[in-house]
Amino acid sequence: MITIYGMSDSGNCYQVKLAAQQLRIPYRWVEVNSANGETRTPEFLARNPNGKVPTVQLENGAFLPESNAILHYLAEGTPLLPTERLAHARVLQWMFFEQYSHEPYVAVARYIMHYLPPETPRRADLPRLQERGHQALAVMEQHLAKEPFFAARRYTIADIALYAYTHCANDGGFDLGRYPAIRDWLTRVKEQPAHVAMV
Ligand SMILES: N[C@@H](CCC(=O)N[C@@H](CS)C(=O)NCC(=O)O)C(=O)O
Repeated sequence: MITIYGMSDSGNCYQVKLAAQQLRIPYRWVEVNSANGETRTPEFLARNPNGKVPTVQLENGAFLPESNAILHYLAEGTPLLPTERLAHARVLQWMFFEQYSHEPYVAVARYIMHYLPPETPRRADLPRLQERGHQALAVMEQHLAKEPFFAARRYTIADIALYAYTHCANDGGFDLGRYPAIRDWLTRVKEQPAHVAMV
């Protein structure tokens, strides 16, 4: 059985939980609390020298960090990862978009607003994070106004990757009322078989 080292309220970790549930992959969940320094202990750094969750221990004992690499590994050979060359690349396109143009803004704004004390100086970053986050949401809205999902016109791991922090974007001060196509897509994702909520 695989072991997922994760934090229950992290969208990056939720992606892995959601994919494992929907692919019916049995797993053991080990809660790792970064606020207590648990991602920086020598023991954890031996699993992932980058000191971040999610990190998965596979059945052969190998450790695999990075949410999107884990999704790719788990979904290989399943309907959640198309094999047709361009469709496969489209899945990767949106997963790279999630990590570079979406998560650093939408997730970080949520972290500052939701987890840090109100007097944190990091609040000064919020206007820029929200501006860049809205740019990413606008790109998604434009795509979803024409397509039901991000790739291959069906539910794939690209949807799982983008759902994780989009569905809770309100926590970071993003009003999704401006994005009707995203809201419809969130509903479609939530209706997929074996869907589980974050926390
Ligand atoms: N690119 C990584 C990001 C992972 C990440 O930022 N994890 C955070 C929790 S959401 C973490 O472990 N932070 C603890 C730390 O940096 O010590 C992924 O997608 O897995």
